[in-house]
Parts: sequence; C-alpha cells; structure tokens
Amino acid sequence: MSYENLKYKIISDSSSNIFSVEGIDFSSVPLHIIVGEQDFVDDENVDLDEMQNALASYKGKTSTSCPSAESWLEAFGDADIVFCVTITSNLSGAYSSANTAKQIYEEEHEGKKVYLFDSLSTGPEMVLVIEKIKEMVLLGVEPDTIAEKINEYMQHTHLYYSLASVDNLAKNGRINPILAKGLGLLGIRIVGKASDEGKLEPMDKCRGDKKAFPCIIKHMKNEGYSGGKVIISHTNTEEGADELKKLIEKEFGSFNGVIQKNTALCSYYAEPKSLIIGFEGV
Ligand code: X90
Repeated sequence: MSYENLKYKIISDSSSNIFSVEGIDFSSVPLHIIVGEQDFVDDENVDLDEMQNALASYKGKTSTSCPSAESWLEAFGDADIVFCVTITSNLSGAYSSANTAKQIYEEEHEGKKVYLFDSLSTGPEMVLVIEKIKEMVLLGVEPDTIAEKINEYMQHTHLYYSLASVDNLAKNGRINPILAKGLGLLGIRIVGKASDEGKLEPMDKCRGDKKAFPCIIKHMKNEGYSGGKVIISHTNTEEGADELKKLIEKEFGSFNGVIQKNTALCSYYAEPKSLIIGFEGV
C-alpha cells in the first residue's frame, strides 16, 4: 500500500494547550475541570477567567477528568494514519483511554493505524513532539519511521516548571503529599521537572521569579540546552514568560521558540503565575 495518498491526522489531549496546528489536520480532545456543579470543558470556548473565579470562590473539592475512549474515537474521525500524543500516563488516564480507542479503531477499520505516544510529560513538551510529527508527515516520511524517530526525539526533549502553588496537584493526589507539605508558602516558587517516569520531580524552592528564572536556566544548561527549540506556556503571567524569554536570549544568544497560554487543564494544575517550559536538549 502506498502511504502517500493516505489521510493523516495528529491528535492530542487538551493538556497540550493548542487547538489547531497550521498546515495539518489536527484535533484536541478536551479534559474536564469540575468545580462543584460546573464542568469546564477544555476546548477553544472555555472561559479561563470564569474558571479561575469559580475556583477561587468554591470551597468544596475540585477535580479533573480525562477524555473517554469514545471522545478519542470521535477525534480519530476517518483518518488512515493517526498520530496521537497524550499527557503522561503516570498522572492521568488519558493514555489508557486513548489506547482503548486505538484497539477499537484498528480492529474496526482494517489497514488504519493509530500511533500512540505517551509523552510522559505535558503542555509545551507535547507541542514539540506534535511539531516534529508534522514536520515529518509533510516531508513524506513513512509512518513507521516517524514513530521510531519520535520515540527517539522524546528522549531529548525536557519539561521544567515554576509553580506558584501545588495545592491542586496535592489535593488531587498528583504530587507526593510529604513533598507537597511546606511547599505552599506565599511567594515561593517550586522549580522542578517532569521525571523520566512522567511524574513531578520538584527540585528547588525559590523566592519569587527573580530567583526561579535563573534556576531554570541553570537546569536547562545541565540538560545540555544550547539553542534548540523552546516553548514556554504560562498561566496569567505574560510578564513572567517574557522575562524568562529575555533571560534565555541573554544566556544563549537567541530565543528559538514561542510563548503560549495554558488552557484549562494546565492552568488548573499550574496555578496562576506559573510557567511550564519545554525544550530540546541532548
Ligand atoms: O486525567 C486527569 O484528570 C488529568 C490529570 C493531570 C495531572 C497533572 C497535570 C500537570 C499539569 C503541572 C506542571 C507540569 C508537570 C509535568 C509532570 C509530568 C501542569
């Protein structure tokens, strides 16, 4: 079978913070943020200010939920070749439901194929992977080779974060409660990374952005960063993202990337004034 005339599609869950990708068929499958009676669907219509207001005033337990297998299937549509990138399987059920959808899709449509990637990460690192898949699809690289190269590429991309609070992570059991204890001090930024297993690995406590940003730069250097692509995503801190961008320019000569906004899922866990940074290292 010639693979050139096949219909390709890239899909991710909404933790990637993007709803479209220029020049290729792409869909985002929403996670949900539940605040009491309110269900915030993380798609392009979500009102992030309304969500933050609801979160600030609601006193009960809040939570998130991952896409169902049905919603993944719906996103696969009628594509022949699907490349599907999910948030880390160690913190969410999204990978597992996507895997169920993959089994069903491949069984129901002979010859169609879903390549599923567990990012072991989220947000900006997923965007790097999506961009790399797109690049290869447009170059006409054979799908099996794309999958192989993406698995290799993911070994060299990294994710760091500076979090203003770990409350929602702790309340939802996404961070070790012993680690979380004492991290909630006002003005303290938690700088850390996505571990190799796709969990949060807090590394430093820094007082304010002035300390946190140089700390991120130090870690980027340790990961062998030397001018590769960078994506910064922020929750309500365009200023913070800009400041980090300038620091990267100063340290490495240029900023080879973009700044994005966290949408609902990432801004629920990376609370206001937090940043997430994905980059290519060694
Ligand atoms: O299935 C669900 O309900 C979603 C659960 C997601 C839990 C974690 C999201 C973290 C988002 C925090 C900083 C980056 C951490 C990366 C660790 C791999 C953003």
